[in-house]
Amino acid sequence: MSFRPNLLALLLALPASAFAVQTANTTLLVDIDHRPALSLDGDWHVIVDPYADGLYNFHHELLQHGYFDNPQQPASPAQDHGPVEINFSGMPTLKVPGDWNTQRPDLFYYEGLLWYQRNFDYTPKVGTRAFLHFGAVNYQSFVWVNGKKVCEHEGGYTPFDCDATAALHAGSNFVVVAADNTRHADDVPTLQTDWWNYGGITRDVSLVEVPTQFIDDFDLHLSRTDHTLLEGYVHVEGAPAGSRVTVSIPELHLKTEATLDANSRAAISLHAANLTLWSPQSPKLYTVVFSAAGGDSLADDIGFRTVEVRGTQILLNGQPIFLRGVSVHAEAPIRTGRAVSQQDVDTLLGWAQELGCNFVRLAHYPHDQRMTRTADRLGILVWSEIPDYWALQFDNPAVLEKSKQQLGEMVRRDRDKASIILWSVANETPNTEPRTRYLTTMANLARELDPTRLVTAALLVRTEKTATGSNKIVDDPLGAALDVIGTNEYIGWYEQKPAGADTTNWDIRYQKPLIMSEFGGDARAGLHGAADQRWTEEYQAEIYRHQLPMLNRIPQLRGMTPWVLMDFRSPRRTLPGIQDNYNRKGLISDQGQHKQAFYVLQHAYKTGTVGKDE
Ligand code: GCB
Repeated sequence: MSFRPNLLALLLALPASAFAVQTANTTLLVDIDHRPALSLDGDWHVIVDPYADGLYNFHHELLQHGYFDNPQQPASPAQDHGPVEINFSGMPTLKVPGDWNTQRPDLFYYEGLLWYQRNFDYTPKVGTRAFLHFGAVNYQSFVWVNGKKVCEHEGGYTPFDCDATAALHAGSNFVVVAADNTRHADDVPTLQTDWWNYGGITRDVSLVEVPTQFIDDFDLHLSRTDHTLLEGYVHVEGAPAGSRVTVSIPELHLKTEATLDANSRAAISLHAANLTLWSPQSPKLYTVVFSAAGGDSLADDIGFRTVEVRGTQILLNGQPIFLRGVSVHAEAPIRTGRAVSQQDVDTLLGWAQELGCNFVRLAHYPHDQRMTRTADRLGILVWSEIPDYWALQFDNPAVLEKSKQQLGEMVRRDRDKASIILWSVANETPNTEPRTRYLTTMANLARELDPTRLVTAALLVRTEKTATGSNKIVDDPLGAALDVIGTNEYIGWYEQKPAGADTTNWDIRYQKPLIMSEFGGDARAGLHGAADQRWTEEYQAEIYRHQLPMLNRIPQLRGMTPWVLMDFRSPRRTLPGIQDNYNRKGLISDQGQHKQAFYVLQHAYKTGTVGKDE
């Protein structure tokens, strides 16, 4: 069932008074995690609302008031406005950040509308603006402050900021969020995925105060052609042309000034002779301070490195590199659910390091910013992806706009992260003309938004039988639009036996670097048997034993991210006693048990028997 048309229709039908003077206003401030903020994480009151009742005022004053203007007062028949039967104060709470599915058994499969509410104290300051920051809300969200609508957002894995300045007042304030995780064919992702559609406010919420002229966007990166030159820009929202910005790196005693143009933007260039370049061996971060004449100042920790392609090689700081990786879902270890905390991130990336990785593929959507911040600190290279997954409506221009928006938000949030070297615009999409047009547009947009990184996608592979085995042919036309080709294959699981890899040849029709972005098979941790018995740890290990020599025979292989670091929830995986709603291709179980295949791959990574850095 789909609630969204209903919900949208209702929102559009609401009289202006319900939204007050404020119009929907969504923006995205970069580096917001370094700004002082009032955290709004914690317990929020919730109302589960499968019929979208909260958008009505029940049976009278239709559409004048709804749950969004309920200030958490006890209901009273004497009230002259607002719902009289429901108020948030008596409602149960859910933790924010967090998915609702794993917090309440009755919400495990819930897909629909759910209302969140909490109070907070605030004292507005003259000459400031206040933004409500959401790390992510899955999938659609509508936000009201003190009954005034401040913004709405679509897309379940990217951040947004609502300008709440005009809606806030001194003293007690309340915020209401309507979150709707109903799946739709014309969403990104679309109806079907192979992961759990965890709903709710899944990432941090905070209130951030900035001066009226504030730095909302910047970039500072190392020039590919001159490793002593830092280039970029600063944008100061609300600042007039001619006003000054300063960028400094105190540790290097470097400072430069620039002047904003008519678009409130200034180009930056800074000579830095003695830079220690960021790399997995030396993940050096510098504190960079950005200051604007209007009084705003913001610091960030930035690593400087280059990444580029030369022929079939990937060069990091000019040197060829092999990407010893693993794919990772944002699934919480041990406690299960959506990964939300630093502890979740530390466990997942700690396991990747234990495996011997210098690279992770963050599948299939942008992960929490803690993940990329931590990868920056640990020196783990990152492939970051938007949920252009499987069969999107590639002939629907409205869907393309959604993909573009999510790509833009991902790049804007994370362009300051040295760890990210690849933007992925898709995973396993059908080879059709509308698909190729759509994703070529996306690849070009990624390059336009960020010319400093490489663009990739995980492609499907074509198979031809030969007298002795099979040929895997990589000739998907989308490859023409990519810098690095990703390919997924499941020899030994969805096709053939593990030994099928021994007689498989690869025919890659692009002279570009190749990353084997998925391979693997399922095993239930603790289930043992013969190496030809599916679902056992032995069978999964056997897949890896045959895959690795095959991969070594692909001359242009520059990395791999087998599927997947840890078991993750998926409603498609229903075998009782084996899957129990989990995709079991993890090298580690959701409870942290390391399977045999983990050690097969670890040995190969640690001894350098797959992919040497050249
Ligand atoms: C794939 C998908 C991934 C799935 C995996 C599987 O090709 O990209 O999202 O989870 O296969 O286990 O089938």
